[in-house]
Amino acid sequence: MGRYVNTAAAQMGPISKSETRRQTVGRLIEMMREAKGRGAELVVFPELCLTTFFPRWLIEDEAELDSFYETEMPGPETAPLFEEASKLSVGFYIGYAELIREGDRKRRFNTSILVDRSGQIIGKYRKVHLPGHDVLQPGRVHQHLEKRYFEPGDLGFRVWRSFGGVMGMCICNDRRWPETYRVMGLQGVEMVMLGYNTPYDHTQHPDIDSLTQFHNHLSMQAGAYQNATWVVGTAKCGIEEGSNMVGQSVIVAPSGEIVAMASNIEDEVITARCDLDIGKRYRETIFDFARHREPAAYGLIVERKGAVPPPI
Ligand code: CDV
Repeated sequence: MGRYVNTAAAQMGPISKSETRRQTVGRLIEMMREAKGRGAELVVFPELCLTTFFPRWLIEDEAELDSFYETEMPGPETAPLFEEASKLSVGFYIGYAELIREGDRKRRFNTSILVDRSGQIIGKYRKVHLPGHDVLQPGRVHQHLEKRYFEPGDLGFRVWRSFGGVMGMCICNDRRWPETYRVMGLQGVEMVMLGYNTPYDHTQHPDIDSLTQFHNHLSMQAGAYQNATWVVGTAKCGIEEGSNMVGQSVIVAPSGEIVAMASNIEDEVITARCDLDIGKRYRETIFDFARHREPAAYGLIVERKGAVPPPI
């Protein structure tokens, strides 16, 4: 008898700049219904999935920039998604641009939240690893200005006990970093949810960019296996405002195997019956961290403050 979480990744095709929140939320609701019809109790949506991926442009008009952010969640345009979740008894992860005001200061984060089956927000994460630049890169067809439009997340990599297990969140570029999974792995994470927007031309080095799909899956499969966790990675993909973005959303088992994968680059729901006990099996054997990890040997813990490792 396993501990099953019927999980869906709700991949999105392009969102044009002119698409309204109402239309986008309508697409999310449509996919949530489909996921529920296929038995899902948890749906993972992409990163920044309420608007087009605006960091591809230099936006100098502050009011225009602000229009891509949410100042409340749920707000009037996103409330129907929460209501539908509660009606269907389906939880969800969703990524969006968050704008908060502290006195006169505006703070901006690339954020995700975890919502339970009653439509209540139970967790929030703010993206730590921000790719790209903070100033215009001349000569690039598409900019990637996440460092301009967001602060690095200040909430750490936490986990939440919900959906019968230990749930974690990260966002897009975080999935490439071992630290992301390890910090959650050390807290016993059993499912990491993430959304991504990954253009094929990001590095501008054809040798690296031609491996975009491989690196997308490699990072999630390695993170899953090395930390004995499920990973659900959901893309926004297709050709969005001229930028070609990778799809191939996946649900990865703690074995590192892909158990479900999207086959289109448009709105598509994939599902899997995720047994959280599979991760437990790995954590009690090959990845029994308590028995087999050797932090002292990694130089992370030194007996005497300032001790220097002996020369090899
Ligand atoms: N949105 C992202 O974080 N995208 C990055 C790209 C720019 C490399 C990613 O890691 O997929």
